[in-house]
Order: sequence, then C-alpha cells, then structure tokens
Amino acid sequence: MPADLPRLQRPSGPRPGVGIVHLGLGAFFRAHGAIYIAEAMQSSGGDWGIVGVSLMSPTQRDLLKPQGFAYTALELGPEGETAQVIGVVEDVLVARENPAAVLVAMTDPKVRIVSLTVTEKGYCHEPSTGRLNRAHPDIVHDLAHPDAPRSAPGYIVRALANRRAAGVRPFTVLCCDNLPENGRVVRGVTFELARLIDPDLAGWIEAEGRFPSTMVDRIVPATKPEDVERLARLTGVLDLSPVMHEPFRQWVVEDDFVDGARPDLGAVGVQLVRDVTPFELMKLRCLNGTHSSLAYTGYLAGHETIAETVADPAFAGYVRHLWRAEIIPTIVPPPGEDLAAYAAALFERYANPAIRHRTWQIAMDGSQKLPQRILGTIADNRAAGRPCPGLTLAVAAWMAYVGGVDERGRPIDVKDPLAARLKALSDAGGTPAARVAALLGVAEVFP
Ligand code: CS2
Repeated sequence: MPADLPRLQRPSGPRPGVGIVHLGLGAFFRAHGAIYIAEAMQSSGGDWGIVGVSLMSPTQRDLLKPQGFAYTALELGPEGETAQVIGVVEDVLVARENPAAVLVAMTDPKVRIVSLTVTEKGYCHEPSTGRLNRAHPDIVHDLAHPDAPRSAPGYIVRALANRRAAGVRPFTVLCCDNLPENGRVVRGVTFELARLIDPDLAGWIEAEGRFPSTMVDRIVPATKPEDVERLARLTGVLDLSPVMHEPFRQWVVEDDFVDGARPDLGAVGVQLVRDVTPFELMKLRCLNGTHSSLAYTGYLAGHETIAETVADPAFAGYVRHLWRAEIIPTIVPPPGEDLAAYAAALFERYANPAIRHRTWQIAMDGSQKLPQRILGTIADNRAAGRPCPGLTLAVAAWMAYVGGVDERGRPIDVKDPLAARLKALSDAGGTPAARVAALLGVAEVFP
C-alpha cells in the first residue's frame, strides 16, 4: 500500500448538534444504526449527531480521531462493492480513561437518545433469565462506586440520576443488540441496579423512562488489515477504520421515545411498530440461530467462513433442514412476512462470497447467545413433541467447541466470558455423556 496516501477526512459542511450518545461504538453500529441516522438527517434534518463511547479500549478513538471521526462503509455485494463516507460521529470518548466525560455527555439536555451495541455480554444479565447478575464484577464495582461506573447499566443509571437531579428529562435507551425483547432486558437490569442504589430514582425511571425494543439486521464481518489495503487501492485514500457490510439491512423499532424525540427513521426505511417481538423472534431464530449452528459445526469441519460452510452441500442441506423442520414451525410470521422466502433470502446472504464472515467470530460468546438463538427453539419443539436433532447437533458442536480442541486435535481459541469454566467442566467430564451432563448444569446458559 503506497505510504503517501492522503488520510480520509470528514466531509466539509455544517455540523448538526449532538443528540445521541452511543455506548459500544463497534463495526456493527457504524455499518447499521449510524448510517440510518445519517440518512435520516440528510432526509429530514435534526440535531442527531453521535458521540460514540468505547467502554474499555481507546483503539476506535485513536483510529478515528485523525480522520475527524469519519469512516468509510464499504458495501460488499456478489456483483461488486460501493464505498460511502459516513460523517455522523462527532466524537469518541473512552470510558475507562475518563468516566466523567461520558457522564457529562449523557447528561447533556440536548442528548435525547442513548443507544447501545455492547454485545450480549455487556448488559451484565443472566442469559437464561434476563435478570441482573449482581455478582458480575462490574456490577459489584458500580454498586460500590455509582459515580464512576464501569458497566453499561451503571452508566445509564448514573446519567439518569444526574439528569433527574438537574431537572432534565430522561433520554430514551435504545438497545441495538441481538437479545430477545432487548429493550425490556435493558429496562430490567437498569431498574434492578437503580433500585439497589436509589429506590426513588428507580421509580422516576419507571415512570418517565422509555426503553423501546428493536430488531437489528446487517451482516458486518470484523474489519481485517487486508480490508484497509483493499479500500485504499479502491479509493486512493487511507482510512484506518472502515467497516465492511453486506447490501441487506433491516431495522424494526418500537416507536416509544421520550417526548417522541427521535430522528425521522421512518423516512429511510426503518419499520416503526408497536411490538417488535414477532420480528425479533423471526430474526434471532432464523438468522442468528442458524448462524451459530453453522459457526460451531462449520468450524469443527474446518470451514473458515459462513460462505465456505454453506458452499459445502452437507451444510447447505443441514441449514435448509433447520429452517424447514426445526425453526420455522416454532415461529408465528410477523405481519407481511413469508418465512420460507425469508429463509431463502438468508441462504443467499450467507452464500455471498464477498463477505468473509468467520465462523470463529460468530462462535464468540456462545454462552451469552445460545439461549435466545437455539435453546428457546429447542424448548418450543420439545413442548410441541417435535424432534429437533439438527439444533441438538448444534448444541453438541458448541459443547465440543468450548472443550477447546478441534476434530484434528488442534487448540481452539475460545472467546467467551465463561470460557475457563466451560473448559474445566468439559475436561473434568471424561466421557462424552459426563461432559454433556456437566455442561448442561451451567445454569446461566441452560434454564
Ligand atoms: C452474528 C451476528 O456474530 C454473530 O453472532 O450472528 O452478528 C449477525 O451477523 C447479525 O446479527 C446479523 O444481523
């Protein structure tokens, strides 16, 4: 890559005011919610500029700051690629470096929305129940130091307490993670934490706060160094933090915002509904459920990406069986949706050779994903007396995967908050039956 390339700069022109603080400024939100919000402002105006927050690492801030926090979104379709420069992020804060600055931003009366993509593990909840995990180290810290929080729920509670003390209306909490009834999960952990800190505050949040649920969908593989080089060759400009994404996108949002304050999302294709639940169940089970099933079985079979996995006839047959026989029968179609057509479109999305979505990446954090992606579907099949060997195989593959050794005896780099415990249980199990029994005993995962 030529050394003298010009660095990407923010597009010129007037800047909107900041109206949103986003916790967890990762690739997915920058390729999904941020683009919708930028388009909504182009379409209908409004001060919905975004201050991003990285809860832990300074990496995103250090990469984006020299570019004026602008970045390129590269759409990778089967027929070709399209680059778009996104300039909706006004600043990026690093919470671990300066928690006070994050709280100042979240307390600003002009900030009407706090959105989140902190991944399933970022809510400090128990995946099997949705309740706050009070033993979580960050929650233990936040209860002892509520004015300098570490967890996402801790920041939400403290910022809402500051707003209440200042006579400022609460912000809307907009969850953009793959959790069932994600708004209600965030609402629940926020209430529980607030009650433990200040019951009057919890009452105020309950009366005045809004936590709409959303369903988010776009396949966004992690950006790799070769993506940066490929983009530089395509555009002649150096962008050190681009995002790669598929053409497809969908955002379904419950239209329940504090004082109705939000960008004009309906103008740019966001579906604004009263109840997201049917859309969310369809997506979590049909997409994320098969994603995780293919991730563990595909990885163990030696396939590096989802596209490679479904190019294998055995796995193409496997995933089509999952949709037809084990997943779609458990779902009531949302209004206007044809589930067979939805699954067929998913297959084409998975087969997109331009998207190198690694099975290893999707396999991350399985203990936080399995309940809503696979176990709920198994439970519904069992209740209906319907066998589900395909999903059971996916759970077995997850159990083999967390054992940390693949089918060729090579080590697996298992990324999961419970990785050490899962490996210890697996190792102590001895026989396969004993390993299964030990892992089924992990109550945070298996209700
Ligand atoms: C994937 C999701 O990494 C994963 O767990 O299943 O990020 C998936 O790509 C998105 O939910 C698609 O909308």
